[in-house]
This record gives sequence, C-alpha cells and structure tokens, in this order.
Amino acid sequence: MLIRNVTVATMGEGGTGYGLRPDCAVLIEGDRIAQVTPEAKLAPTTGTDGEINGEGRLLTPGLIDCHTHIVHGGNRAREFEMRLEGASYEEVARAGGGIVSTVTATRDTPETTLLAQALTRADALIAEGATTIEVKSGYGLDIDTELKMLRVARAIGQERPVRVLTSFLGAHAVPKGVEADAYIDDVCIPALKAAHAEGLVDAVDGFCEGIAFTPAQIGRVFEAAQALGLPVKLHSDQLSNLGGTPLAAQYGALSVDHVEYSSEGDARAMAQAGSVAVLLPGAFYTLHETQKPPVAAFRQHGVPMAVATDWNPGSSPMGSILLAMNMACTFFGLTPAEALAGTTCHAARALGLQDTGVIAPGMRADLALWDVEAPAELSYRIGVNPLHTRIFGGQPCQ
Ligand code: DI6
Ligand code: FE
Repeated sequence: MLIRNVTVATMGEGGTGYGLRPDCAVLIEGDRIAQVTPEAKLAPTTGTDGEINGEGRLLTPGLIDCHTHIVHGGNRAREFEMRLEGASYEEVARAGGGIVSTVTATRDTPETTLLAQALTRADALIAEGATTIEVKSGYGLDIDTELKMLRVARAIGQERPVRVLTSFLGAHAVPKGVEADAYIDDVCIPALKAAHAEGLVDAVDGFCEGIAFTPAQIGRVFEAAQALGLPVKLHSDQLSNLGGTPLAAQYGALSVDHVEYSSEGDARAMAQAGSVAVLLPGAFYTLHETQKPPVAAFRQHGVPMAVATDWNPGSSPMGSILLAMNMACTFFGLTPAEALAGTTCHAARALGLQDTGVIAPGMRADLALWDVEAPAELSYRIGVNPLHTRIFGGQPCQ
C-alpha cells in the first residue's frame, strides 16, 4: 500500500523535533513501513492497489496512550461532587471512597459488562488515532478480580484493531480491613504470579504514596517482577515524595509516572536508569494540583517525557489523548513537538516497544493521517478531533 502526498512527522529525531518531511510518500508492505520517499522520486506507475492520496495532510505515527485504567466498574461522579464541596482526594480515599470504591464496583461487574464498557473507552481513544493503549489492573485487589481485569484488557486487543499492553497494578491500594504488608505478600505477589502464568502481564506497576504503599512494600513487588523477568514502572511522586522514584530507577523502570513532586535528584536517577517520565496532566487538572513536574530538570538531564490520559474513574476521567497533549503544553510548558513525542516515540519507550512510535522503514505501519496543516495543531485545539484516517498494521481502519 502507498500513502501519497503527505507531510510526514517521522518523530525519528529522538524527541527533539517532528522530523518533518514534506511532500513524501510512505510505502507499506504487510504490516510494516517499507520506505519513506519524496513524491518527486516516485515512479508514476508505483502503487495503484490500495493507494491513499493524503492531499497534503499530516501523517504521524499512530498515537500511544501509555498509561490508562480503562478497565473498571462504576463511576465516581459522587466523589467529584464531594471534592467540589471541599473534600480532598486523600480525604475521600480515607473515608472509604476513592480507589477502594471502584474496587467494589469492579468486583461486582461481570466480565462481559466490564469488557463492553472498556471497549467504548478504547473506541474513544481509537477515534483520536490511538494504535497502542496500555491498560492496568489494580481495581481488583484480589486474585480473581485482578485476573479478570487483565483478561478484559487482553480482550480489547482481540475485539478492536488496536494493540494493548497490560500492566499488573496489584499494588494500587490497600483493600479494606487488610494490613498492607500482608496484602503484598498474601494477595498481590501471588496474583502477579498467577497472572504471569496465564500470559496476562507485560509489565508490573505500583502506587507509591501515603494512601497506598511504601517504597519497601513496592520493592517486594519489584523483586517478584524481576524474578519473573518482567519490566517495572511506578506511579510515583503524585501527591508527595516518598522516595519511590530512586527505587524505580534502581529496578531499571521503563517509566516513572505522574512525577509532580519529583526532585532534580529524581530526574538524574531516571536519566541514569533510562526511565521515561510519564506526565499525566488530566490527574493534575482534576485534583487541582499546583505542583508541576520538573520539566526543566527532565530536559536538562535528558529524561524522555511521555504524555498519557491516566483515564480512570477518580483522578482523571479523561477520554482524550489530544486533550492530554493540550494540557501538557498549557499546564506543564511542553512544546507541541514534545507533546507529540510524548504520545508517540517516548510513549513507545515507556512501554518497552521498539517497533512503533516512529515512522521509519521496518517499523509497524501504525499511523494517523490528520486534517491539519502544521503538527502543532494537534496540541493547540481543545475538544477538536482532526483525525482523517487511522492505519493499524498497514490497514486503514477507524
Ligand atoms: N494514581 C492515579 O492517578 C490513579 N491511580 C493512581 O495510582 C487514580 C485511580 C483512582 O482514583 O481510581
Ligand atoms: Fe494511573
């Protein structure tokens, strides 16, 4: 297949720019990109079968939402009202709301219903050009429900033309009436082993926070992950700095996520470990957070920054990756080029993927064709979706 007459944002310059190539054509063979060539060099006979005329539109890598919780039961609109009346996120959590209330709803929701609801969320991301979505467990907090969530996450990738990567997030919250250390040893680690045995886990995540787990407890989960040969990532420094980030770095984390309260030392540790900083402006916005992630330190130390929705029913009920890019620019001062790198090449790296996120020969033909003149338009508008065509594995499909 041939996509003609496009401006290509290759994103192949290590996240420093768009890698723009105007007036190009992209040749696709099977599910891979074979060639990116200037239109002028194309023989007039090349490609007739399944040719797309881009008519000057912008072609980018398919977007990657590298941090979501789109498998969950129920919603937390009541909690939204409580916070508007003055309660903080932590107060709601301590009063038995928060993550633990979604746990009850997720346990009570049948697997087929969970999948149907998750598919509508996946569809919203796909409609914005997403070709890869990460999905976490963590609203089960018992072995059966954690496995149920991960099976649903895997099923999304079977039901829809999208690639799904799963993260086991058993260490997300302490279930009611249970002691945190006992939960880690008796439920979380056995659930991880069971899920891994069924091939349901691509990476292991945790929530290191006052309302969740200490670095020592997360460290035990990471030990178990390492023993299984699984990469780790961590929700760290979202509401406070407990030292989760150096711990994640010590285990060579693929990514450290949220990072509002991270220090320059944390940024240095991430740089040394090669960890990506995943910025989640939807949670920053929802929680009225004022502490911003240390973007200048990330730039200075060469920490790649990804941008994701964190789509979850509590702290980030946000179903738009384009809005996450807009917010990353407006709230955190990312350039639109950094925001697009954050949902393409750097998001791929946050998931440990080397075959997507960049337009180059040999990469997967997961692409998005946009009705825009300049790539900054993807971050600039609010609530506007300029997607023209999404291409997944070499196939045009919306
Ligand atoms: N941090 C988050 O932003 C989500 N999980 C986490 O560890 C919030 C999850 C929720 O509020 O339901
Ligand atoms: Fe999250």
